[in-house]
Amino acid sequence: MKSLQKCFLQIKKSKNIAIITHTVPDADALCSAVALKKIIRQNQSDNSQPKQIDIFVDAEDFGEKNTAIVKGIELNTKHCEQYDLAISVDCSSLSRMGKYSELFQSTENTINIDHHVTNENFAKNNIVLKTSSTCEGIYLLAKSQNAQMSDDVCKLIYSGIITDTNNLTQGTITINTHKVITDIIGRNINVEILNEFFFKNNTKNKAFLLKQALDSLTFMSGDRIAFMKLTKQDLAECNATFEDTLGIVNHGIEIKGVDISVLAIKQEDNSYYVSLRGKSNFNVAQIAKSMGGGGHETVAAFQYAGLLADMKDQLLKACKEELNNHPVEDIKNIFYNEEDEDN
Ligand SMILES: [Mn+2]
Repeated sequence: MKSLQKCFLQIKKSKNIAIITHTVPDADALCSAVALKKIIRQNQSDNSQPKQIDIFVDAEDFGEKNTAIVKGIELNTKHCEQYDLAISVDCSSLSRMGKYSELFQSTENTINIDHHVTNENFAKNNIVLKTSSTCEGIYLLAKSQNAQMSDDVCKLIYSGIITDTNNLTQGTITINTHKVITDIIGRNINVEILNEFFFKNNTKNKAFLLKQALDSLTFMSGDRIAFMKLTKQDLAECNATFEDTLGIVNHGIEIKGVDISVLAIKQEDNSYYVSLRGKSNFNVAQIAKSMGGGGHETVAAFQYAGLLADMKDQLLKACKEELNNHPVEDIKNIFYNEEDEDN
């Protein structure tokens, strides 16, 4: 708690703040960066000089959804030579910030706000929370300080939560997650618009890309691992962007009997971006970590520079242990106990 108070104080007294999020940003990364900037701004006392708050994200191409999130927000412009404070959001390690890790490291005071179990506590002050998303964490932190949050901020928070949890179906969902959602819906914000924007708004290109991915679907380890891949040609043929690949890996985990779903996407530099999903109790974060990546228990990813076949071999070995730890279980009675049966 002491360190938390220190962080709030630091934010309060800093005149120049850099907020940095991760490369290949997702909605939670961008929403948490923008929400944090707005919360700090909205809670500055009237008589103090406005703070300079700049957001940095090592990315050039933004898809449609990400573009909407950062609309009207200036990105990647250094308005000061030296910042008083750098805050990373949604970054599990320094390297996740890409080229802006230097900016972070060269700032004297640093705060790391994140929710990845694999977080490396790389800042002076580390606030790593067991929340569904970084957005949920930021909301709870702000609430703990009785900070004001506009409806626009709440929309960003809500968006971070629903996208990081695949519409509340995966990840670290706690009673707090639902409390935050209840708070936000209670403010009369039309969340249906946000739900549709994120979940019923895929491009046609993405639908065709999904078709290609499903075409590549194979099964391994006694059908307990679903494996899909996308090549650079697939993306080019479908005129699809990286954003269009997000969520495709979920189709593998939706299959009965599949415990781990894998999607390998070949990048421009010929390395692979590999997304993992696990059924509950499968720690894919651990698997991703052993491959040089990280993430959450059931949602994780890593990058791999090398041949696909080699990556598959290594990954299979890493998965084997996790699969052996969890024997196949047949869940028969979810809704009733046989003993309680009342015919
Ligand atoms: Mn996140």
